[in-house]
Amino acid sequence: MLNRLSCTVALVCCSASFGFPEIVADGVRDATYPPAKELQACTTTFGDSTDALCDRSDGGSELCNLHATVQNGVLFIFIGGNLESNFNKFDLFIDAKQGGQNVLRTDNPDVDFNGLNRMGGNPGLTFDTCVTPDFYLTVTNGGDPAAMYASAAQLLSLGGGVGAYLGQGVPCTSPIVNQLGIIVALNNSNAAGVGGDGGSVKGAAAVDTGIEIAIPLPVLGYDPAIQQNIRFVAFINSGGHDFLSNQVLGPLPGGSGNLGEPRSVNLANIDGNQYATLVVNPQEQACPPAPPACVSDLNGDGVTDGTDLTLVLGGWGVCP
Ligand SMILES: [Ca+2]
Ligand SMILES: [Ca+2]
Ligand SMILES: [Ca+2]
Repeated sequence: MLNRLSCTVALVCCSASFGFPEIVADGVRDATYPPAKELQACTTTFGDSTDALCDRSDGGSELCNLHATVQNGVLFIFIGGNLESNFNKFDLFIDAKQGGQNVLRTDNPDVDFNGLNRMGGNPGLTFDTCVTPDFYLTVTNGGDPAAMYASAAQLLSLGGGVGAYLGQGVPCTSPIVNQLGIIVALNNSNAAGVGGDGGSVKGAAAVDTGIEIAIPLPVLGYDPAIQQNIRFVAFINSGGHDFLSNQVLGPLPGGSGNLGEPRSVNLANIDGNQYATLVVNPQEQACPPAPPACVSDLNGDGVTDGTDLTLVLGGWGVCP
């Protein structure tokens, strides 16, 4: 019986990967990834890295392309580009389930020196309509030789939740491997991609080194019964998470400059979708209707008060 079970497990394992070599989260794009979900449309305002060193970037940061796929229950994300070795940040928001935050709050977990909450409140970084991330991950690297660090946090509808420092690694050689099964890798070899000031974005698609992340779907709270499409918002931010670059994916309109103060950025007011979508369910509505936030707020003015009570009393009695 044991042998038979082992045999079945082995078959499932091998048939699942047959024809689709397993992705290795190492910062180098695997051939298994489907075509890019999004390509960069802006030359970088955070410096053009041209030093072609795998283990560091002293020239700047850029986000050229975003690929994503699910393999054997693990979400793999590859972002071609560079992350400057000066402790600037790569910030990634993932919307993989109902709930979450369309506008960042200030009472999320304290991760990366409270950098996540630095982007919330007054009014708070606002995503495109219907994008409600539930998970946050940030990567940074710096020092000489460069070391890399990552943190992650839940984004619950009402704040709170759990966050964690994921660990330390070395760009190019040693990805961060967390006990939850999260892997974060960085390869800074890219010297092409998008240019800097006066340059071109024509090289964005070809970049095959950068940041690569693996996250087991259960860590995201992903519900396999719902099969919700998974959305991503990625950008380069300053060392204090307090000044957004123009390197955003989905991209800003071509020619856009730095976004600046994250709390004041409203991506819904910027043309185009500043998010990428991994389509799991092609039937899913592009923008599912939001459930009422407060069922007792009958007139929808954001408060439950006497006006709503008057509406109830006015309709008191048998309902035909
Ligand atoms: Ca890889
Ligand atoms: Ca969500
Ligand atoms: Ca937008």
